[in-house]
Amino acid sequence: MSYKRILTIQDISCVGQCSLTVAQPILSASGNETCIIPSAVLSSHTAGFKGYTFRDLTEDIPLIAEHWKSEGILFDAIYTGYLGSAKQIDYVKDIFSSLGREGCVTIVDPAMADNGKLYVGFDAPFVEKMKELAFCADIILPNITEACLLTGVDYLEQYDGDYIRYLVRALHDSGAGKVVLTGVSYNTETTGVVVCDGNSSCYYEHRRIPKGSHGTGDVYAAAFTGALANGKTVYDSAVIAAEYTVKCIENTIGDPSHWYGVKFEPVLPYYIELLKRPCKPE
Ligand code: PXL
Repeated sequence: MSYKRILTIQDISCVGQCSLTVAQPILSASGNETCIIPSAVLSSHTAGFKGYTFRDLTEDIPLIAEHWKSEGILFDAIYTGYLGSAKQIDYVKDIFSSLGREGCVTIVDPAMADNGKLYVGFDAPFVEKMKELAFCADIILPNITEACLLTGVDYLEQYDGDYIRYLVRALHDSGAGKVVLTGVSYNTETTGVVVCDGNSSCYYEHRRIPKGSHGTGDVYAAAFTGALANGKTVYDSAVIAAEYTVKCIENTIGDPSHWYGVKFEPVLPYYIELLKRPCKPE
């Protein structure tokens, strides 16, 4: 079995089950070497906790990259999540072009917004910078809010298939490689993901748990990247990530005190099972 070296760049939220504290264990469970660059260190995530600390690590990033360049350390996949400043994006773009092995896949989760709103701490100049990163990646995994911010398309809470096709087209017209658009829901019982390579598009629909959960975008993106590193197609990786994310939410809904994240750890064996299953032909 192939053993890939993955680099993920996102923050450490010390409490909150998001970003690196989720990505590192999921990617390791996918059976691949996982290297990290923390973009910032926060005492918790910013969605619901008050008074959190924030240490920006922007200026550490080029130093880490230079060290790895001098050691000849290269990656098979580079996946970015929540970034701590607009300036980091120039450093991350340099990492994309200088630290990838031949065939390296770059994956950007433009983690900056949800439910029609930017996360606390992000602004319009950050969105402009994020466009540069998203449109140079091989694969992007935006939710609908992020896709709207990246394209200038109006955000709608209620939409139909025409709107989603228009949004995905707008991403490709702006320069996107492959798109995995998450949280696409046409009714109250189901939700799903649209996977589009610029020509053909597929929709994977699955059950929807009527409860928003923090950190599920990060669980999704990490599970997707781990599946891709295992040689799955983009579509199969999107399906595996969706099934695992739903399982994580199901494993958490019975515990209202666990409002800040999902209990993804006890169901990691399910993710490993999904990775072993042969995938149906597309
Ligand atoms: O899950 C995305 C995320 C990552 N990191 C931090 C966050 C959030 C979402 O709010 O605040 C620090």
